[in-house]
Amino acid sequence: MASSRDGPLPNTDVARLLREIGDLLELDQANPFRIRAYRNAARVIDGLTEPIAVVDANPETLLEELPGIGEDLAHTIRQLAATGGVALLTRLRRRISPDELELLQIRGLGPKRIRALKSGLGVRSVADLRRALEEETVRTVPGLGARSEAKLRAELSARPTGPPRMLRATAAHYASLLADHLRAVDGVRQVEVAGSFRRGRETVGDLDLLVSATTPAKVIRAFTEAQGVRELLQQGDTGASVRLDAGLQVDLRVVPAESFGAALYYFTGSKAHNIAIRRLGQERGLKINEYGVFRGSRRIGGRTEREVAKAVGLPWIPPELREDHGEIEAARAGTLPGLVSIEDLRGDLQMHTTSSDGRDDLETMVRAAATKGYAYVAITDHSPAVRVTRGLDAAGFRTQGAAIDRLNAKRGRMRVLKSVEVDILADGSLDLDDRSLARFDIVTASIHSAFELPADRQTRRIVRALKHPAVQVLAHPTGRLIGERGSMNANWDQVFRAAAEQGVWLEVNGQPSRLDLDDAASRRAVSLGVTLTIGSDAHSAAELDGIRWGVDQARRGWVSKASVANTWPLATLLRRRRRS
Ligand code: DGT
Ligand code: CA
Ligand code: CA
Ligand code: ZN
Repeated sequence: MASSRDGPLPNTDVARLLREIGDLLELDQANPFRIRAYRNAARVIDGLTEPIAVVDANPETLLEELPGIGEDLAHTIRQLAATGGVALLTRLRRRISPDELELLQIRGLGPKRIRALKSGLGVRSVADLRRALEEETVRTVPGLGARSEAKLRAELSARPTGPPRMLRATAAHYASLLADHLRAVDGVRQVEVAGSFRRGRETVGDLDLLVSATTPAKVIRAFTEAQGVRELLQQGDTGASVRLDAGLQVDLRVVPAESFGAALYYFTGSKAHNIAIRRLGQERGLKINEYGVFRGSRRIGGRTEREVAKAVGLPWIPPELREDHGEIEAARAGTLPGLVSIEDLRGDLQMHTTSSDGRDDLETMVRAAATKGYAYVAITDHSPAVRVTRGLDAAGFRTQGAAIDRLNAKRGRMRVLKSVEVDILADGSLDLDDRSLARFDIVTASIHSAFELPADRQTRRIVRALKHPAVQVLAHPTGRLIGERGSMNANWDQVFRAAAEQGVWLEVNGQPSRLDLDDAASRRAVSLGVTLTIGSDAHSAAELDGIRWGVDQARRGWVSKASVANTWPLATLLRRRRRS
């Protein structure tokens, strides 16, 4: 089957190019508003649920009509989607190399400093910068100095040097297309996506597909000829590896049904978990591998994962826990947590509408949320300080509140909570006055600026916000953006303790590039007595389903249902608020 290379560019690729233009413009010292416009456009395109051409064909959703996209940008987007290029991008790429662009991704390096490093030391790439740091010459560059040098060194040493990883939510799209494609092949019994994807990791290095089938050859052919396959990397009798147009590598293995459980266990990993399981097997005189569980040459199990676990005296362990982070000990002691699941959620406490940076209006969001079977949702539009978007002021929230009252009067089953995502300013005060804040059913606060404060000031800022009596939820607490921006520097234990003490709930944000709190932080926070929420932070009706990425991250953090406020019935939720 032909690949899709000749068709229009997928939305994710258009978004990536728009982001690249934004970055190149930044290095080119362009007008900040112009830079922001391209980045905003990338986000908007990322959020579309249909191909650009389909959206654009509808007179009501012409590109020009999308938030922040004017005539010029619409034109650029159309051209990118149709041809994969645009004159501005070509021009910028000629002036600025990809290596220089990579420098921009480093925290603490802006266009000005990059230019200074280039003219002072001839630094034109991350490799050049590493060398300059080793030689301790960065401190000699005007505008930098010894402190900046130390910071950059720390930043680079924390930076992964390996190949890029794909966000799990992006990979999920390709995983489900391929899995569906393979399920339709003759003789296929089971298809599973194993590896880090199944363990729910926020990014994946590659996808690992596992199929049980009677005739591997047919499955392998269907796989290598699937739509979106760019390149065949490797092929054998029981498997193959390909690279997709999107750059993602996919490994396929085909096994007989009697080995499926053992293979699924093996290829789900993690490697560290597998090694520990294998060692437990050895202690019992068993050999455990991807083909099955063996005593001598006799197969004693391997058809299901449960058989593998049972052979070493353990209950089945959820894949999200299989990192050798104590799950085997817990399984043995019978203390595995009952992990929160998507079915446990009774509401969603984070979503936006067209009143701030959402793309669907209040009625649409509420109608869509109601179809999820929720008992309640909170509408959390931004306060005015988040200037990149558009926020509501006190009067705007009053108007929205009246609209919510009307909706609540109409529909009986799902309660719409009046809420807000109020900005935490640099000093820890909030972006709305106390009287306005007191009118909401529930107040969420979050940080969208001054990410770079020193740890002690950042900690004080966050704790001050947590102590504000109106605040009930702290959203995307650490501010990280996967692959773009690390967590803010702060004393997180201190923040978690303050949240526990104040009765403020900490969000696990479901946006695929946020997932904030992350797994480790969620686990730590709960251990310190914190209650969490899991929110979609949807900016469109389609994004409401994204709450599941947050659930998966929480599961990786050993989080149980009881620790998640939005699994509680509405009455419980309201009663357990601080000011109830
Ligand atoms: P990734 O792809 O980097 O996101 O992470 P994984 O965990 O998917 O790793 P991958 O794709 O290299 O391998 C898939 C699984 O196969 C891995 O989680 C465990 C298993 N595996 C791979 N190599 C080994 C090995 O050398 N020993 C053992 N015990 N298991 C392995
Ligand atoms: Ca993998
Ligand atoms: Ca792999
Ligand atoms: Zn936010």
